[in-house]
Amino acid sequence: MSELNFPELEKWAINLAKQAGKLIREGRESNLIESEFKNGTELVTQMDVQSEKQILSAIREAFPDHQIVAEESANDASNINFQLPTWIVDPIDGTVNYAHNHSQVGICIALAMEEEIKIGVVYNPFTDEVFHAVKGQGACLNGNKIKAGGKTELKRCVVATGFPYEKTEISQITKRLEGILSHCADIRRLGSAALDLCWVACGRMDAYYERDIKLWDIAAGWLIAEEAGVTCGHIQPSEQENSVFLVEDILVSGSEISYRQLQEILQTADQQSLN
Ligand code: LIP
Repeated sequence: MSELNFPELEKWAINLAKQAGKLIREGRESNLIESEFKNGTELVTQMDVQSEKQILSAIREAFPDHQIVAEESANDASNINFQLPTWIVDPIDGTVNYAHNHSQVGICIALAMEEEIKIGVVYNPFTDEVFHAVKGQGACLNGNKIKAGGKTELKRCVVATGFPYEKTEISQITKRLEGILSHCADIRRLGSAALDLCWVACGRMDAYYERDIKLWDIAAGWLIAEEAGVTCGHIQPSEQENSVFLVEDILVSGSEISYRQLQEILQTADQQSLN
């Protein structure tokens, strides 16, 4: 395998995300959004599918021997070897926002290799903001370095979260919210896990947790957050606590101190929801 030039690949991925951004922005301006529901609850539009087709076609042409994981057409990662170059794509993260004319939408392109994310790009075509990072080289917003806020006083922290399409665990969701609202300043529900991670990375938010997300929602944003100094992990400690590939119950925070405090609050809430 020829040596991959990650800074060059980051630029290439940014351009790819921006091309897909133009497609979905024009698609929405044409007022021709057609929606359907996967398994009856999860919204998908034809623009999700077209955006993914455009991105994956470019990846396959440029890197025919690379693996791909993508939300709409390549979402089974069970046979993927993440030691090898693997593109991880969410063509529209925040689909419900997209279909409701909201601005919080992210096109996510990540490259994984050697069991870690090497490149992460999250592009919001409605604010023309591209968050991007190369492993070990810091994180940027539109080319300018970003870093996490670092707040340690929970009562001053604004915490993002999200909710699953299937509302089967309402008790746990509400107990967690109760715990966060009892200790923190406020919560926000952006509707895009990728942007939640990027907003913690640039200090617009102080922490983010969510129970049910997918690898394509978070792969790019996770690297961007890590490279901006965000503590990235999970609500329940485990051997994989700091691995993006453990895609459940993620918790990230702009400071290690508040990360540990939030982890304790959420674990307590989980115990309470079982009682
Ligand atoms: C969305 C996530 C969000 C979650 C939503 C949905 P999608 O991804 O980014 O954090 O709360 O339920 O899963 O479906 O827009 O790609």
